[in-house]
Amino acid sequence: MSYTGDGVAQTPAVVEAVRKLPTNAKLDQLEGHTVRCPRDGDRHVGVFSQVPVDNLDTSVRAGARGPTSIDDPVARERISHFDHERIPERVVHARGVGAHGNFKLHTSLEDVTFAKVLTEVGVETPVFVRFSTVLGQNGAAETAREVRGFATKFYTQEGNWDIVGNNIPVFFIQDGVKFVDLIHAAKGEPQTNIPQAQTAHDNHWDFLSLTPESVFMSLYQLSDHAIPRSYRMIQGYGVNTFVLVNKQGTRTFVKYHWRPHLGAHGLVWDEALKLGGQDPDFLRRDLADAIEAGAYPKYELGVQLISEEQELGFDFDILDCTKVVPEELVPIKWVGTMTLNRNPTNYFAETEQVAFCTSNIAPGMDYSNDPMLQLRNFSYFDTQLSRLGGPNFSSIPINRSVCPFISTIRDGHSQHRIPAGPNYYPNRYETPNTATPHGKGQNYEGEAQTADNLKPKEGVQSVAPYKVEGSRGRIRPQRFNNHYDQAQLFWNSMSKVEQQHIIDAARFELGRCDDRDVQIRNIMRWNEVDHELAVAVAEAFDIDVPEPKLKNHGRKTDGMSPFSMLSPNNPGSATGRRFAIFALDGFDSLQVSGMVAAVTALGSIPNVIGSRKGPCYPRGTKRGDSDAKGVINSNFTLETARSTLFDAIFIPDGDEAFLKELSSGRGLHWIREAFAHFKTIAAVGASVPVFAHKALPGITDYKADLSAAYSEKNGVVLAENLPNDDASLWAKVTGVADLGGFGKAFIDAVAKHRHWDRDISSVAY
Ligand code: HDE
Repeated sequence: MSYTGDGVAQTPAVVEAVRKLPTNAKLDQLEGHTVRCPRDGDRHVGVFSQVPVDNLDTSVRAGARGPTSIDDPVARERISHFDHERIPERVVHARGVGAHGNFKLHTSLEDVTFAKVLTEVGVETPVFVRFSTVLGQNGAAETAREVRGFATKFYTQEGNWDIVGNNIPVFFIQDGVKFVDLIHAAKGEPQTNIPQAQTAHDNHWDFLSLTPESVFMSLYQLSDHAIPRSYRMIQGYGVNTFVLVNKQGTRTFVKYHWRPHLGAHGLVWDEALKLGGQDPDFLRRDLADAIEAGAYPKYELGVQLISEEQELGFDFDILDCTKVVPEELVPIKWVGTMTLNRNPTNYFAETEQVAFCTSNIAPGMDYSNDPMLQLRNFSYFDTQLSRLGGPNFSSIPINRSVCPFISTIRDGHSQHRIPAGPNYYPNRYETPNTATPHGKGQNYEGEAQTADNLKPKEGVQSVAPYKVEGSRGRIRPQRFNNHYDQAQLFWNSMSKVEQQHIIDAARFELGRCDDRDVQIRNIMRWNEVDHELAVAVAEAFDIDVPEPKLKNHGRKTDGMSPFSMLSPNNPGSATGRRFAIFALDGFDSLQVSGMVAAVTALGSIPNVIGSRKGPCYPRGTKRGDSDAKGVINSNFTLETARSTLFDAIFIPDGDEAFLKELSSGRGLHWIREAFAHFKTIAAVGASVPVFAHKALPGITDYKADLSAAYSEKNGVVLAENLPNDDASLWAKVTGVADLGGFGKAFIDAVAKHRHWDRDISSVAY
């Protein structure tokens, strides 16, 4: 028997299941607050008294057919609790998904900080991450064109540190005071609350066209970064400039970066639109499924460090969050790896109640004077007061730190702790001059701290003094004014295909605007980024574009194009991908079981698409035959899923029944759609002609080479003559390379993510 935090015994089976999950100091702490039902001896209780009741099905009535009695506390209190189940959703970033994990430092930053989380190499710090969309309300489709939140809470030995970032390194505005209007303009129209979770409407583009500093981010928003394939495949950025402080009190500016091990990848727009209806939970499902399957997402944490002497040495201001610090000027130093390895136990208690605050920093860290960050530092704890019902939100289990602390903060709504000891400081029980971990505002002898004698102290949050000067007023630095240089840098750094996606997205977004002025003003702004871009968008609106005032400088940078992440240093990976494996009745059993095993061995997720949900019968067997060999259970049918849910399709050989179902309208649509979304498709044996002649009749490029074991072109891998009865060939599954080169070609093609060289112009999908 084991005991939960509330002292109630759990069943051995539950304890055993939980024991097998990855854990860490934070998860152990949470376990103490977790009540896993049902437990031995559990009986259902009425609500507030917590006394067991005999019947939860029937309310108390005055006579079997008479009125319900108000003196039934069970019915009354259960309904009352239900009535109050909702809390206000986040005013932005309402739709999110969370995961637990660890951050392990591999490179110390002790030169620039004394924060233990960034100096103790090898130590694993528990983390909780929440990914989110910004505009959609809780329940909105996740594949909308949207910026993605990437917020990480590190439960360090010295208290909680939050990087509340996005997957785009810059922001729309330079000053937090404009945030209210930015969000009002982007969210639904005030009269109708339409549209939901998308920016393709007049108000959003009206605001941006009148806000020149937004031009760089507007291009990011139109790029593939805003329709990510997976939260496992997004970058993350702290966006604002922060500060690290070392033992000598030296301040160093820092920009935070997360880079996914799987590379950054997008959906194609048609896919994103369809997924919005087919699976509005596509991204959260993808993350939860991957973690469940053991395909743990990993991200590398990187820092760009800028000394105080370098601060003013750039032609932009590092306090301006509409700018990046190009990697060519300040290289990224990679310092640690984060692994997400456990799904939350309860969505509300963890993902909904987690409270990120940019003001949460560890000792050895500080804030910069970035005017966005300064107002964010106010906003986050302020919003939790209404969202989580009062000032005690930090004692909600998911928000508690894992380090010991004392505090004189007391009382207020929902105080979950029982604080004992003095509620004021200094006090006669703690001597300020001893080694208590408390900071000393004024030391015991009454000597005031000055800029000369104030030194930051390890282990406590203390301020490293720095000089501030200037006139007070609603003023901005001159150096905040160049909005176009970096927007050009971004545009120039995109590949041709990525540029086309931006043009297509701009046409879509402005095409959903009705106000001609809004279209013109945005196109004229993009004209100052790149004339060709503006002309290409304007064609869709019959708008003339004059020669721009600014000339494109032609420079490029690394790290902005999602495709550039698939460089020779990062050839991509098929790990963690979702494979659709066709097992319609009559399928070739060796091929299917071989591919399922190969995909599993790769750390990826096999999904069997069958003739029905449940058992599917291979070639040579009959439905219902209890002795049939090779029967496989499907996850989906051609009806309950679409190609959009998967990264790649494997179509084995099969008998007449198999080929008939594959050649049905729905089967052919699956193939055409995956082809038109540039995904990898492999077909074997008699399925090859169905692919080449029926699914893509006009396209002659993709025919199997009958003299070779297989052929590969633009991610289409065809093996018409591969021996399908060679058990040893198909059974060698741990190395897909063993499948006569065919399997390796298939997996390598999946690793490339998409095959943009395909001509899809004549494909109806
Ligand atoms: Fe936020 N933002 N924000 N934001 N933000 C919130 O805090 C706000 C900004 C970001 O998963 C809110 O707890 C203001 C930039 C993320 O729980 C709120 C300003 C960036 C999340 C808030 C900004 C972000 C939020 C809503 C301008 C990119 C989700 C609920 C000064 C780095 C965190 C909450 C989560 C959430 C305000 C600007 C990212 C209202 C006032 C820049 C990832 O406090």
